[in-house]
Amino acid sequence: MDNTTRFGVSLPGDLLEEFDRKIKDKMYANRSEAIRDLIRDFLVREKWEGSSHDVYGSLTLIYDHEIRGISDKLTGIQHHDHTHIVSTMHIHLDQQNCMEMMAIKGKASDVKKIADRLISTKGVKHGKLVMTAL
Ligand code: NI
Repeated sequence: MDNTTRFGVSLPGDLLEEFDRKIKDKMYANRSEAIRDLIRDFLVREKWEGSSHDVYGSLTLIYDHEIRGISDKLTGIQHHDHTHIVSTMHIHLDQQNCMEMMAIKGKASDVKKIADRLISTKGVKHGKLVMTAL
């Protein structure tokens, strides 16, 4: 990096200690590397929030397929929003649990809305949306 700028940051000691512990867990080589990632993540988020450009989301859902009607309900939502759902991968985790991973494309507000609808479906145990923009 030829245009690197160094800057100092003042932080309470305990906050820095916790940060150092966390970035060690996440296997960052150093603080600079971790802070660069945090800044990029912040800027990407700022960019897509309120943007009219397309963003890309990956949504992971965990659910119990033995709950009556849940598979149909989740498939129904995906068909309803088929213009935004790029791809879906289904993994049978064990006798009971399924994982579904979806690639969603569209305006940030639309991607969020679709993800919220899927995550809030009764029987979904866990759901997480990660959004990114080019
Ligand atoms: Ni399954």
